[in-house]
Amino acid sequence: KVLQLTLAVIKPDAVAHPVILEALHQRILDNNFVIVRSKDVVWRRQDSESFYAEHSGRFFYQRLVEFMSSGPMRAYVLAREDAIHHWRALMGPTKVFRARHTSPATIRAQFGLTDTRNTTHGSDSVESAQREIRFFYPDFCAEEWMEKEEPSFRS
Ligand code: DAT
Ligand code: MG
Repeated sequence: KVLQLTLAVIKPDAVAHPVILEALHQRILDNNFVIVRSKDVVWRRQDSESFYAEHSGRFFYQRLVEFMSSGPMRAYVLAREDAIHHWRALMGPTKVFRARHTSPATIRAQFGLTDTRNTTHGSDSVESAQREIRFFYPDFCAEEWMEKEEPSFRS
C-alpha cells in the first residue's frame, strides 16, 4: 500500500458543536492519519456551488449548497497509506439512515443529522483528492510534500 493524501472536511453541522469537532479530530489521530494541513473556512454560496458542481440539477443540490455555506467547516489534508479509502470507511455511507443500520460505528451513523447534514466529506478517488486539495489549498504542492515526507513513513 502506498502513502496517499486525501481531503477530509468536517461539515458545519459538526463544527457548530465543539465537543463533536474535538471527538472527530481525535478520531483522525486515533486512525493513524497524519494531519498535513488543517484550517477552518466559511464558504460563500458560489464556493459551495463550484465544489459540488457535479451534483447540480439533483433534487438535493440547493439544500446541499445552502448547508455547506451556512457556517464554518474544517478542511484537513490527511496522509496515511490508502488514505482515501480509510477516511471514507470511517465516514460511513452518505445516507444517515443507511449508515446507522449498516455501519453504526461510523462517523455519519453516530453524528449525522440528515442525508444533507451528514457531518463529513471525503474525496472518493485519487483524481478528486487532487482536485479537492487544490480547491482548499491552492498553494499546497502534493508532489513536493511527498518527496520530502514519504521517506519518513517507510522507516
Ligand atoms: P458523499 O458525500 O458520500 O461523497 P455524494 O458525493 O453522493 O456523497 O453527495 C455529496 C453530498 O450531497 C452528500 O454528502 C450529502 C448530499 N446528498 C447526497 N445525496 C443526497 C440525498 N439523497 N439527499 C440529500 N442530500 C444528499
Ligand atoms: Mg462525494
